[in-house]
Amino acid sequence: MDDRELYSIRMRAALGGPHEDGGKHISGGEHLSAKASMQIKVLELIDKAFTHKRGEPTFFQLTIDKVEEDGQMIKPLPVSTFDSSDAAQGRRIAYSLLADHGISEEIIKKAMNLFESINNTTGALIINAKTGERLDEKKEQGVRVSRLEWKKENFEEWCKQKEMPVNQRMKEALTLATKVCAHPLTIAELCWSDDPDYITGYVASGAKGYQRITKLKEYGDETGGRLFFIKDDQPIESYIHYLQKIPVLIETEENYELN
Ligand code: PML
Ligand code: MG
Repeated sequence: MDDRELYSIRMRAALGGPHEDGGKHISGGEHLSAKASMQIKVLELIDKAFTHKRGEPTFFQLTIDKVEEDGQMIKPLPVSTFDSSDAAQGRRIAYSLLADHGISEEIIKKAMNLFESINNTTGALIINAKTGERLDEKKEQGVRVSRLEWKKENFEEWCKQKEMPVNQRMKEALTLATKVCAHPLTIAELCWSDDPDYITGYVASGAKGYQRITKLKEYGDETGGRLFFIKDDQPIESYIHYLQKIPVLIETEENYELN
């Protein structure tokens, strides 16, 4: 066995049947893994889906693909935090952070309305930052970012250096945002969780880093998801291919091997 061979592990879980048959989205998860660590990562995903606050799934799907594409190693985006006292103030901060990227209030409003009209997304909505139009054709599901990993030990060491608590959810979100924002078409990402008990979200970009907003929604609210505001000067197909297929490892050190 070649230890450098990588596998993509994808999980999705829903209540009341598969997502495409109207099941309620419960949880999704991603790993890139060497063969030797696949079992442990699969167990982690089972645990994630079956202990979720959105409910207990009746549908659970695991997909494992051998990765043939060449990967990229990227440093994590720098992290900053904006305190908000409630969701309304958090949204105002999000608007102003997106406006810092040249996205107009009208476009942000249009994208937010679209976002709120679509429930149950497992992936992101891709938005033209100039027109506010949705560019992907993935309907309810959105575009799911896959093939990304940040080795646990490396993340924990990074948290220690930054004097930040180890937060699994932030690890996953920062890994995803770093991959998304490394693409030259991405202007900024806006995200908040669809978990009713997790109210911190963020605006991220290559220019400004990962900007956390402590309250972007109220407790108990099950709406959430991701919006990618992008330039429209290249074909969307190659952007989606990058998001779904190109492996990205987040790393802080030069000599890095994934287990
Ligand atoms: C999610 O749960 O899917 C998104 C979490 C976003 C915020 C993570 C953070 O605390 O930085
Ligand atoms: Mg979620």
